[in-house]
Amino acid sequence: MANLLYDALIAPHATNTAPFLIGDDGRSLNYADFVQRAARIANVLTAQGVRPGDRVVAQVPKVADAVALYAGAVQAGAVYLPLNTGYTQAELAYFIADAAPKVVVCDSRDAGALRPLCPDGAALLTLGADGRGTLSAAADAAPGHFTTVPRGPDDLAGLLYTSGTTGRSKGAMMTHRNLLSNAQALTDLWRITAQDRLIHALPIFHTHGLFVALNTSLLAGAQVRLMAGLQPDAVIAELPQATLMMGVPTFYTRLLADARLTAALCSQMRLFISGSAPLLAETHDAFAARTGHKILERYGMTETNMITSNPYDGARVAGTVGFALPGTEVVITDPATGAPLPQGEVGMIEVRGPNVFSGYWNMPDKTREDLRETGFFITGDLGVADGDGRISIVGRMKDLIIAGGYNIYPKEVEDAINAVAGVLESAVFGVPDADLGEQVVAAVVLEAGIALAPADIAAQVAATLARFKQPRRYVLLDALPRNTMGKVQKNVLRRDHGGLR
Ligand code: MLC
Ligand code: AMP
Repeated sequence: MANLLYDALIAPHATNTAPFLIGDDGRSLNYADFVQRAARIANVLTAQGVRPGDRVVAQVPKVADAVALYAGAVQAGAVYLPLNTGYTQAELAYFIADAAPKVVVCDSRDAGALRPLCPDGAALLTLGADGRGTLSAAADAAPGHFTTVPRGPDDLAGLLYTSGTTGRSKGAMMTHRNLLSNAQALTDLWRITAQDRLIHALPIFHTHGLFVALNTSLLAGAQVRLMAGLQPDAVIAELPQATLMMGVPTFYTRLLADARLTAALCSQMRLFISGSAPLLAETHDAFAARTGHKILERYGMTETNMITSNPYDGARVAGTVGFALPGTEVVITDPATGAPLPQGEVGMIEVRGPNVFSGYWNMPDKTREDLRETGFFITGDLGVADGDGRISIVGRMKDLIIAGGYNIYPKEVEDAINAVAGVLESAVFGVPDADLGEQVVAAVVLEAGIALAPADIAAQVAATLARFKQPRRYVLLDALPRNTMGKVQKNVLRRDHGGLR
């Protein structure tokens, strides 16, 4: 048996001497060397006891060996589990306990904090921002050939945690078929080829930067200019050589704020793609006016990979997310009954296809709730289709804030605030933000007779929640506004406390 993902994305490059990853220092790693690096890392993982189906956790800086670690894990038949580098000890403890990995790879400077979290028998390896660490050293010494572990379409290749409305994160199980089918659909649709050079400024611990950006590049043999993060100077310097860019809307608003962004600078560019959060029509229009490029907006989710995309050749309509990808079905249903709605009516977006995950890790009940027996996944997003099948997202059923493309579930933040001694209850909501799209605000009610300043609450919340989830503003109230059913009225909070200051 073959290894579906490895055979399609990595093996074909064994003798390809074209550049693959180009780092911030200008140094590049060619495809053939990358394939060999992945094999060395697969040998390291196997030597640490990794067997098919074992989880490999990576909380690592964005360096070439981090990408090779993903490829090596796939070649070794492991399940790759990337984690946000901003997570706190408390968050990491949950993910590691839930996933029970055989190997954990972390930044060299975090090793002391992570060691106590590793399960018995699991190995801890390191990889620093300078590309060095015990993983790299072991890979240097390991053989450059590895006999690929067979994996079929239904075997897991990735486990990606996504927060939920219950406040508990869920591991989305991604199979080889899920990842490969989506990479193929996107590469075709967006016409990605070996002539492309991608500006990669997204984190590589989420679907967007990891699967959408890297799997399509690997499939096509494209060059990837790997940037540690979104640094406008680096993007501006790279644009004249690049042909392709993928980003969240904040990337585009920040680039627009830079006077150096001009049509001439983008003359080699073929395609700008946006996703993970709504792209405002005004951003789309301003970008087109400045550069001559109409940003192509697409829509996706961790559990489903990409679902819809605006067309490459046809009209890229601002405020819409385009059409279902080939091989993927989208239906709009009545949120209460699940029955399909007539065209033109707003309802729940449901999706079915080879891109849809196989369920939540260790959570069969939650899987049954969100993934119907018919194969349709209930996204929690509200949308409407026009007569041609073009989808617009008009809202969300799920209580979710998206800031700079990161998802923040209010329930998780409320749980952290409510755990602070002296807090009676809280309600967390999103308010519009010009830079990040939305930002997090918390309304807090203290217990009678308690005097707590917002800074005291913030300091304690910082110990449990990653920075991007922490409220940017706290409002102390005597009571939360509730409707007659007793439900907190977040729309009232948003109306009364909508500003960040
Ligand atoms: C950073 N901070 C954030 C934040 N990013 N806070 C809220 N939301 C975010 N997204 C914090 C920092 O820790 C810092 O805290 C402060 O905000 C200011 O940071 P910054 O320097 O402005 O942030 P920066 O490092 O420039 O990052 C902003 C960003 C980044 C937009 C470039 O967040 C980013 O790359 N986002 C992409 C997320 C992504 O890949 N999403 C895809 C998910 S997959 P302090 O304490 O210093 O003030 C998915 C499916 C799909 O959704 O469809 O794709
Ligand atoms: P995540 O759970 O991090 O994978 O985020 C997925 C969610 O991001 C989706 O359910 C949508 O709510 C949102 N999303 C992704 N792409 C878009 C888009 N183009 N427009 C609006 N929302 C989007």
